[in-house]
Amino acid sequence: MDPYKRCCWVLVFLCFPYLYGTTSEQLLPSSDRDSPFWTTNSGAPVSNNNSSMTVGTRGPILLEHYHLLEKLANFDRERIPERVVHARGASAKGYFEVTHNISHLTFANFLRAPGVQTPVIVRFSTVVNERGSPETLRDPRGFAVKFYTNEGNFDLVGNNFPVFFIRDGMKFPDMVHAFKPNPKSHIQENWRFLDFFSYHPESLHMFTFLFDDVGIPQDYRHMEGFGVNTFTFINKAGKVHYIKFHWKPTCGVRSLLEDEAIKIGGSDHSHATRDLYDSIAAGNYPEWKLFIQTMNPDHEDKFDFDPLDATKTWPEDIFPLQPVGHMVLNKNVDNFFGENEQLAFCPAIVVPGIYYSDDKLLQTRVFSYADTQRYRIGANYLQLPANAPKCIYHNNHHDGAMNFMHRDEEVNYFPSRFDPVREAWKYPIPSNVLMGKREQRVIQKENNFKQPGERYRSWAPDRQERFISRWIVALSDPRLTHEIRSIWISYWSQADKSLGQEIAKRLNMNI
Ligand code: HEM
Ligand SMILES: *[C@@H]1O[C@H](CO)[C@@H](O)[C@H](O)[C@H]1NC(C)=O
Ligand SMILES: *[C@@H]1O[C@H](CO)[C@@H](O)[C@H](O)[C@H]1NC(C)=O
Ligand SMILES: CC(=O)N[C@H]1CO[C@H](CO)[C@@H](O)[C@@H]1O
Repeated sequence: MDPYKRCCWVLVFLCFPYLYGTTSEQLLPSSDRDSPFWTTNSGAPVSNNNSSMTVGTRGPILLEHYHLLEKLANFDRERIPERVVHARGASAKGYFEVTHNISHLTFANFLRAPGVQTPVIVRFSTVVNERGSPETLRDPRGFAVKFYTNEGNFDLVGNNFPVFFIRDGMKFPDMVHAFKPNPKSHIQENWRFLDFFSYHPESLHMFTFLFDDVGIPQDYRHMEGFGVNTFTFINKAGKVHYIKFHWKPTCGVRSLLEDEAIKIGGSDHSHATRDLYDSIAAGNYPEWKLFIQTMNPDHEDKFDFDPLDATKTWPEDIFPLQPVGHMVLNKNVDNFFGENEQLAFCPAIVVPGIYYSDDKLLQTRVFSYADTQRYRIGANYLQLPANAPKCIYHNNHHDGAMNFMHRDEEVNYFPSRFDPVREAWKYPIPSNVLMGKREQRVIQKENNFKQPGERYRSWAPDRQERFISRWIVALSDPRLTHEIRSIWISYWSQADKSLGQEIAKRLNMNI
């Protein structure tokens, strides 16, 4: 026997009790199941991991070399589809801690009292470009938090701006197509989204964020987060409040100007991922404070805007920010694929005490996310460790591809006289009466120009100047027509007369 073979046999004998000496009930958890030698995925030791099995020394390769086939087959499937939006992202873990008593607003258990901590995983992202794209581009940033509460997960899937481009999800696929590269050439071209949004003045408010300095955050630590959509809190007595969520970074908000972004992005496509990872590794844990704004739904008609319109903010002088808690990210991901690529958020995932509102954008999101996850990851995506609840759970929604839940009961239907009775846990949801004809309409109070105008006027002159020059660059795209430029000038004039005039002047347009 040659020394190599003898060595392998010794290894197999040494490890035999370790591998086969336990009964299946005593299988080790995966982290303790690591093996000192190479095996196939089915656990059989590999006697040579170095060379393909061939006929003679030179080949051809034998089809029976299972280890080789398995290795190649696994590699061939290493990628799952990237997210259709928000493909580029970085995640980290930590905890959320309540600091203020808001039990008069919600009976959500994880918000029950100051001091209560809940584990979280957060994924920050860019929106438009591909999984490997630079993190220095002008683009909104995603700010998605999964709270692993003891009453199920709560996904707060927000962005770094408080408003959105559109107010009806019917427009979302077209909007994304307009922002993505040209379908013919796969080149990023501004004229496409300027054309699309020339039909959608409700986007102006969002553009006062995207084309402002905050349009390129310095990194993921120095940016705010917003739930954007209006949610509902319900308290023990069934009383309902509309809610907006705000995250504020304790290290402040910082942005990159164009020349800084180009400098960083030219040599590093991952500066924001790196910044997050390195900060946490160095013990410099990023922290955000969570605030809410609350509105009594009885007052929803009292304002010149529709509070369920995702293109609007609620003025902070009328709806002050109320502190709730803080979030600390103190642990990096162990594995990017498992905790970022396979991490799946969905705004429909709420817990008792938190509910949706009739916000039309939120209503469409409630469908779209779980649907895309079933396609992108698979029917049982919620069983994956990063997505599974950390509390007990039970239902009969199982089987399908990759159901790896252990189940041994004989009754998988309901109701059954053989199944232990499981209590229905009754808790209030908003009980307002819903009534109306079938309609497909735009909301009544569009009020598209007031808030963008106010925001523009709140800036110092140099900030207004940078905003204007970004619009001049965008509107100078040679593919844009006179008509499209005129529409944009008209929109900005309606937001702020001097802004519209200035843009017109610099584009040599008469209005
Ligand atoms: C009707 C409007 C919208 C639709 C249909 C929609 C749809 C989607 C889809 C399909 C994804 C990919 C999810 C995945 O593959 O994991 C996604 C990701 C995301 N969306 Fe939206 N979206 C909408 C509006 C919004 C708004 C208003 C926000 C901000 C409040 C937002 C924030 C996010 C974030 C943060 C992610 C990335 C989640 C992650 O990190 O995995 N989306 N969206
Ligand atoms: C493994 O392969 C390399 C070349 O790829 C060779 O130099 C080496 O001798 C091989 N080792 C064994 C143990 O077969
Ligand atoms: C929180 O406030 C409620 C009244 O809104 C009060 O009943 C409760 O005791 C308070 N809880 C704590 C922990 O202070
Ligand atoms: C079990 C086994 O075959 N191990 C080998 C894997 O490859 C390395 C590098 O070629 C060898 O040193 C091991 O002996």
